[in-house]
Amino acid sequence: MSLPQFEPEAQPPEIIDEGAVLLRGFAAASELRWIEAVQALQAQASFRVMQVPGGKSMSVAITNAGDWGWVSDLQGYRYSAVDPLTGKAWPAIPAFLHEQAVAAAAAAGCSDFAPDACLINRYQSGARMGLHRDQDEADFSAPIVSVSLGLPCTFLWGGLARQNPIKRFVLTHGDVVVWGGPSRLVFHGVSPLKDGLHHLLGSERWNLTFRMAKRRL
Ligand code: MD6
Ligand code: FE
Repeated sequence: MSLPQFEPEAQPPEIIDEGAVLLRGFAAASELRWIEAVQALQAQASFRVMQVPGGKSMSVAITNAGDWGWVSDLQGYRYSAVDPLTGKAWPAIPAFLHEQAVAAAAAAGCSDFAPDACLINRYQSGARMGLHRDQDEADFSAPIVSVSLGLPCTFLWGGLARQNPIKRFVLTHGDVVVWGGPSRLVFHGVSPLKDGLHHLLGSERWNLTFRMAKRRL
């Protein structure tokens, strides 16, 4: 008798909430292409820690690709066509990553996804993301496609009001979440990253979120 081949990539979609679909391991099959693409991007626009309007610094380091990059400073949050560190345009979203994000959206039922922004978050030990919702984009009818690489994290999933109860689930290397529809403005966050050693990313977690920042569905 021969055992079936182990296929970590092939898993059925899980429904997290109305409009939110978790594609476990969707990016795992091409993990090296994802990692190489992020490494090439951060050589053009480096990871940096941004300030938030209150004056504190984020614990996560970020960079961007695409026509628009999400930035934060004492003036607030917004999308910028240029990298404030260099005054140059952000690097383009690599074609393979763009295709994969569009394919993930399609697998979750959204056929017209055309991201013009990709925000990349880098977590090191203890870095976290406070409860927030993504509301700087022009068109909330477009979903966001989120790709997790490296160490696992505990993801916090709330409701449409900040005080709603919070569910927790673990996102691991290669997991992709597509969320839109009634979930598009759900409050969410990430618990402080626990120490660990990932075979490809060491002590880090990377998250890429593909958005339609200015473009509309
Ligand atoms: C993270 N993600 O996974 C943070 N926002 O590191 C987000 O804040 C996020 O995953 C909007 C849509 C999808 C996300
Ligand atoms: Fe978010």
